[in-house]
Order: sequence, then C-alpha cells, then structure tokens
Amino acid sequence: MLLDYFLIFFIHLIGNQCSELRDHPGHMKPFGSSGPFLEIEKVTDLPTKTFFSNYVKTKRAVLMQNFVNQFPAFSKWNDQYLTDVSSKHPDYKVSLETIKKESRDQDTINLPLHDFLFIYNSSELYMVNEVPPYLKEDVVLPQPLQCAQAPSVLEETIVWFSSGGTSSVTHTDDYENILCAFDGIKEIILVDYFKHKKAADMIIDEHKGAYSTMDVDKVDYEKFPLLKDLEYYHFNLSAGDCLYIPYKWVHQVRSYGRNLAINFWFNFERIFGNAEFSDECSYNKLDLSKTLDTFTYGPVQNDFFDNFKIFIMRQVNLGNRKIDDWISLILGVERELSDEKREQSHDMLQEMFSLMDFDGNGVLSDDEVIDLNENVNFNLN
Ligand SMILES: [Ca+2]
Repeated sequence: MLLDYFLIFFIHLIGNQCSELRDHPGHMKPFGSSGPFLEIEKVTDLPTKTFFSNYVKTKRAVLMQNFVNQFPAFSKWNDQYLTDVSSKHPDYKVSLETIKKESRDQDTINLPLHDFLFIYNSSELYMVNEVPPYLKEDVVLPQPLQCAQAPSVLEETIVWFSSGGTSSVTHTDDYENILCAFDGIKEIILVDYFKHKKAADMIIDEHKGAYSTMDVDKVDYEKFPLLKDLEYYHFNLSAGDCLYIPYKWVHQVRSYGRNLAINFWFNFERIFGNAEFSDECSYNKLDLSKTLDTFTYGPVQNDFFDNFKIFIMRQVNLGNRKIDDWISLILGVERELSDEKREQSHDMLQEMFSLMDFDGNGVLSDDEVIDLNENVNFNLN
C-alpha cells in the first residue's frame, strides 16, 4: 500500500518535471536563446600581468575591444590581397570544412587558399587552418600575450574564414583561447564552466571530442534537463575585437557576413609558477613589431614527467586540489573497473596524493605542484 503510494508519487513527480522541461521557453529553441543572461566584462587595454592575474588565473572571460584593428591583417586581408599572396605559394594547401553547420564527422578537403577564395562565396566551405607561413608577418601577437615570458605560452594560431552563416557545435577547447575577429560578426554564447560544472559536464556529452551532441538550433530540455540551470553570456564579437575564453568554458559560435577570425590557443601551464611578471608587464602596450613570423611557437615535445606535471598543474588550476577531487576525477571516468581494481586505484591515488601534498594539509598548493620533481618516488606498488 505504502509502496503503491510512493510509486504514484514518483511517477507524478517525474511526469511534472518532464512537462516543466517541455514548457521551458528555451525548449526546442537555439542554444542559450532563452537566457537568463549575464553581462560580459569589457576592456579597451589589457597588459600582460593584468590579463594573467585578473582573468587567466581566476578563469573569467573578457571582451577586448579594438584589439586587432591596428594589425596589418585587419586592413590588408581583402580577397584581392589574399589571392595575390597565396598565388605565390600554390603548394601550400589549407584545410576546409565542407558544411557550415558543424558536424564533427564531416569531410574536410585541402585546397590552395586562392582556390578557396574563388569559390567560398558560393559554397559551404569553411577554412579552419593554421595561419599560413606566408601570412604570419601580417598577424601581431595580441597585447596580453606580448610581455616577458608570455609569448612562450602560444600553442596554435588558427584562421577561421567563410562567407558567413556558420554555426559551431556547443563545445569546450583543449586550451585557453583568445579569439579575434577581423571581418564580419560572430555571435557568441558562453557558459562559465566553473559556475555550472555539473550541468556543463552533462551537456558536453561527447567526452573525447569535448563537445555536445545537442542540436544547437533546437535544444532538447528533456534530453539535457540541467540546461534549465544555466546562465549565458550572449553577445556579438565585432571586427577588431578579441574575446578571452577560459579553458573549459562552454561556447557556441555563429558567424555573419564575410567572416575572418584568428584564434590564439595558449597553454597557461607552460608558465605556471613562473608568471611573476615584472612591473613593465603591468603597462605594456601593443608592440606592432611582434608579428608571428618573428618568433617560433607551437606544441613542444615533453618527456613523460613534464607531461605528468602539466596534467597536475592543469587540474590544480581547474580547482582540483583535494584528494576527493582526484578520486572523482580519475575514478569517475573509469566506469568499467572491478571493485577490486577500484579499491587498488583508490589506494594508489591516495598514496600519490600524499607524496605531492608535501605539508600534508590535504590541499595541493601552487607551490607544491611547482616544486614537484622527478626525484619524488612515484613508483607505487
Ligand atoms: Ca598541501
């Protein structure tokens, strides 16, 4: 009798929740379109030290207005100029996506840039490619990455070029990101991962590619019920502006009009613990001579220990500083483990953690991670 009562109660509760989700103003509408909305912070000047201490370290997005309109690429990169320059490099091919509404299983093709320019206005083609070597002299390193050791964080610089009408999946990046618009408008939807961790982890359901399988034009609140808890930053990124998207923040991007953007992916862990910038980096201005052809950058080959340390730094930077964070992080994704293996892993993690937590206070500090060295005996049994 009592059981029947509870059963009816639960069915009622679940039923109510479903109809509430179906009635949500955002149900079957574009991702993020129903709000609630938050106001994105805006700046017109951002020296390196301020950028790292106020935004990268604290994981806050910021819109940087008029940050690239002095770059040669901003004034020079019309179709004629790009055709002339790329015609001199017919062997260099750029990678092109073949449909404007992003699908991660779509085909890509490779063509010289001048061939793309000839057809991009009448096709679905979308160039997503590293800044070609012959164009690097037109692209300046953004102001916040210019001072002292900051340029060494740069991992990849990607050009996004289409005739507009593109729409990305809802996703997160593998790196910190500065996205700069050179032509056209980008409509951005951003979600603070750190404020909405549970919902964000549920929405980004394709873990390997770090994206969501949801249809960005028609989001299903019944399939992704925690969407109801999200708050969104929704704004346009105009030509000349850059946006800092912290690592892990969820974003979705649409583009309008001839659309040219460059994103600067960078790896904060490369200067983790070494980011004590001098005073000069509190007021450094944009130096137009720091173009991408004047220094080398890109992925670095690390040995096993360096990669391990970067992994730990990244986790600490994401706020995973306690043993419980580590257990849920590692054992949470290993769903297939037997109870015995789970117990063993649990003990191993605990032992590893206590080796890293040098002062034994149960919390990994920045200094403990910086001081971590190969001499710590990680040969756990
Ligand atoms: Ca500690």
